[in-house]
Amino acid sequence: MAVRTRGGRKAARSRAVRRPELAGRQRARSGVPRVAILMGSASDWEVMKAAADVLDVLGVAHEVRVTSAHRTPDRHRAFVAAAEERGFEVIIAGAGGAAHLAGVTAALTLLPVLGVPIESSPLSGLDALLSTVQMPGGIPVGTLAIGRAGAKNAGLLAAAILARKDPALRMALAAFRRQQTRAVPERP
Ligand code: RP5
Repeated sequence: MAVRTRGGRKAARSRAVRRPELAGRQRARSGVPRVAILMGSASDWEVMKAAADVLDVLGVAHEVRVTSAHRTPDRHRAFVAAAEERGFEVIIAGAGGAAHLAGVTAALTLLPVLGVPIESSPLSGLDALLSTVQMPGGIPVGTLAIGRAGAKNAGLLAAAILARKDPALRMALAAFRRQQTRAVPERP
């Protein structure tokens, strides 16, 4: 999978403040990526794309990489070791099976790590959920739900973390919630 860098931090900030619902698309053009989306296999992308999509909507620059903790350990270590210096603020890590990607990532950085268990094994993601969520005390992984909902929520949670120090992003997040509420019909 190719490296993808999307979104931007400062671009169109003033327009974003005036029209928060447009903030994402306008800001999702250029800039230093703030969120890294890592996955253990290119086959995880179908699920992890949900994180990238919601970050796009909110205009949060992100980079997507396949770095397996067991198949490409050197690539993984090198990426995570450099992540903070490169300007990343949150890392999302999705993996299936005996999923140690998020835990290994968290062990290598002080950045917050959000784990997404992927339902790629015969156990439908329950193995990945337990592997990701059951971190021994000392190295935290914020674990989301199995699969696409978890990936989407990882993107939203990453944005919420960044929004604490980014008023335009906070407004974009609020606009996202309003739009979500409006989209719920009163009757089926
Ligand atoms: C894990 O093994 C990956 O995160 C993926 O979910 C699973 C299967 O990988 P592939 O065999 O499809 O590459 O490491």
